[in-house]
Amino acid sequence: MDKNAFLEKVREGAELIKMHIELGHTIRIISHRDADGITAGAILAKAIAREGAQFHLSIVKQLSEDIIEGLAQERQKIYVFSDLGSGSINLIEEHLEGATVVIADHHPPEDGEITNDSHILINPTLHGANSVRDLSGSGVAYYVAEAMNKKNRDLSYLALVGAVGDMQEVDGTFHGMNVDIIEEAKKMDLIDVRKELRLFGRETRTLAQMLAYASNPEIPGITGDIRNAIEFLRSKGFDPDMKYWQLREEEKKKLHDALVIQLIKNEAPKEDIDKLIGDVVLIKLYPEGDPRHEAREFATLLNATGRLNAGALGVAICMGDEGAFKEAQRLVDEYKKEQIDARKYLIQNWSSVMEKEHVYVFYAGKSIKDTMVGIAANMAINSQLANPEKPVIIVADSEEDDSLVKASARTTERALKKGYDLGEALREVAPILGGEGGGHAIAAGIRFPKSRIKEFAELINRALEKQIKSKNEQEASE
Ligand SMILES: [Mn+2]
Repeated sequence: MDKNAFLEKVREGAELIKMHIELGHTIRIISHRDADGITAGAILAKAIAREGAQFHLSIVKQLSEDIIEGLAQERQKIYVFSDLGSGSINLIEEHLEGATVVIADHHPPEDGEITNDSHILINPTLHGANSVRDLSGSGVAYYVAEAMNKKNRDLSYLALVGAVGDMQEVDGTFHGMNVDIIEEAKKMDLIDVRKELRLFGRETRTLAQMLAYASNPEIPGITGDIRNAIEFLRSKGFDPDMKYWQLREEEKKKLHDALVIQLIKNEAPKEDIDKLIGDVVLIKLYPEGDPRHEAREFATLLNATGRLNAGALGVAICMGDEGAFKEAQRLVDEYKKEQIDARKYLIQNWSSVMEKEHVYVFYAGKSIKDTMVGIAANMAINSQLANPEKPVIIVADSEEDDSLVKASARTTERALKKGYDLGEALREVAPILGGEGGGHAIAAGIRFPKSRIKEFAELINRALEKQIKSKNEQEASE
């Protein structure tokens, strides 16, 4: 990639931001809600605060016309988009015409071109970089911050947390400008990069959990069964309750060898063996055993805050706020507990499900939170309570309005092949019940009056039946 051309754009963007800081303007930052976007937002916020300026930061799932219109109504002088924006250039050009706009992103631009002289797109893919491995959104934000002030080099470790969150080192090594950021962070003594086991849980999982829940790669014969994991570890002389970070260097080596042999014995693909051991980024600011000590665990915590609509908490964690870290851990634990409770409730009460020819409708009252109905529907399918060829709808009392219920419908690719479209079916029955519904073929939702659950079950069954019939008729006539 042409680094100089990219860094030239970076400098232009940094100058624009600094000019607005000098004019006393609030810098409006909008960033993506995953770990990469959260670290990107935190890097920019910190850089701006260090200049003594005001910032206003939002973490969003995606940019929509509604969001961009809302931003326009704020009438800010400058908007900075990070880890997003490249996919919404037309909307930004249309609605933020009168303001300065800096887009610092790494996704390949999708629609439209920048035509406004006071708008700038900083994007490494325009200079030959590969968006998924050479630089992340937080990396772009880092270069902007570094161009604003060299002292922001101490934020380089955050850019690496973002890069890991985006899985830029999915094959086991860092590439492109990520390597430059690693060199900088090492020079500042902020990080260590070690060749270690890349399975999740270095700091907080026991060795047994690390192997049993391994997903990238899976360990054949071990993953998915905690007893097998414990047995494997004991047979190799390891305490399954120890954590990876507690192992001595020679013990780590011994474990790596045992796992590689296990993969080879089970004829695992070469890519799996290659990515088992590789670059692991350790952040020296935090102690061993702290999820913030290892980049992947740090990124996973930030991702969780984003998914729980607490992205601002994630940003605060990146800015070093201990209280935010504790609060985020509490939220994640609570969420895990809610999931476990929902699963338990489903299994114990599944016998009361209304099973129709084309659908299961399960009413959980207040026992499953209305924010969990989608997850619960997937649980019913994945834990084999439901026949995977029949859609599942979980209904719970609305937390906002006691006279309403909220429901989520989920199904499988296999069921879709039969002709079901859940979004369309819910859209069709909602007005009959005086509710609102819609969504995708495989996942959809609806809200309607609590008094009409039985009627809903009949209506939705008929709507789904009609879909299958019309598909069969179509095929017969072809
Ligand atoms: Mn990203």
